[in-house]
Amino acid sequence: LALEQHLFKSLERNEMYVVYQPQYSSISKEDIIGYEALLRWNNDELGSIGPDEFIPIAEAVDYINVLGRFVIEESMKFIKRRKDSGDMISVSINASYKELLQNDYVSYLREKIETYDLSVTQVHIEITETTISEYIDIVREKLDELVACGFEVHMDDFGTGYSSLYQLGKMPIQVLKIDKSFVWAIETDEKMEALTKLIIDLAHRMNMWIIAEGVETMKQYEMLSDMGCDYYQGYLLSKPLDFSKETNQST
Ligand code: G
Ligand code: G
Ligand code: NA
Repeated sequence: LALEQHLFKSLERNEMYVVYQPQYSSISKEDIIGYEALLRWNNDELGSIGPDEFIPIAEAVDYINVLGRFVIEESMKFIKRRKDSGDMISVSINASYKELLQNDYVSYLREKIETYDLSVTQVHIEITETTISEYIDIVREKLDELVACGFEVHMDDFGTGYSSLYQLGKMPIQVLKIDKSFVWAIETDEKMEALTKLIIDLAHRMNMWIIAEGVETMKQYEMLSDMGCDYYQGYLLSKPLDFSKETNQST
């Protein structure tokens, strides 16, 4: 079978699940400020396949909306379980541009929030820079709609896509996520260190918060902290966690 044939059957076969990577305000790990929902696929024949591989295929074969809605539903169930045990958490959900372009994307989110009795502030929508550049006008409209409803919008992979600073200035974004490639370079590359500092300052000047992604070493953490970074996500603090397993195993 071709990969997409397996993909079409993945949900009914219970091969898809969602893991959650915590985001922290400091290395002390006292405060988890949120989680990023990350989709995982484990197929009997093909083994485990990463989202970098299957998301672009799902987009190409128009299956991304089905997968996206699965992630939304799972994430909301997760938030609801936590809420019921007295823990108010927020989760950021990755949205592909094809999902955003759906007419009922925002109303679907709102409906699910009502179903699970959550607050809009507990759900953040994460988009990538690539999404923005290709479909700028319609994407901006959708993001305006999301923000007007009270959702927080995060921009992923900042600094690696093709969008311009002009576009960034026009987008209703509350959080910038600095891409891993910057974080991994700051220890050894002075130019990258300078760029990272500039991005952090830029975000703050624009009233946005910064999340550094892919933080793997103490040195990276300390350098980012000295630069004024707000939040951290990465293996140094925690891998994505599978909460369906009792032990919260890393994945
Ligand atoms: O979890 P991992 O590092 O393998 O994710 C790789 C990429 O896949 C990341 O860019 C991540 O944003 C993306 N991704 C993970 N889960 C989802 C999802 O549910 N929807 C979309 N659109 N992208 C996702
Ligand atoms: O593309 P996106 O920004 O959504 O990236 C999230 C992906 O990065 C997830 O697949 C997650 O598993 C992965 N990831 C998160 N933290 C780290 C890290 O510290 N190191 C590496 N190599 N990958 C990470
Ligand atoms: Na992401």
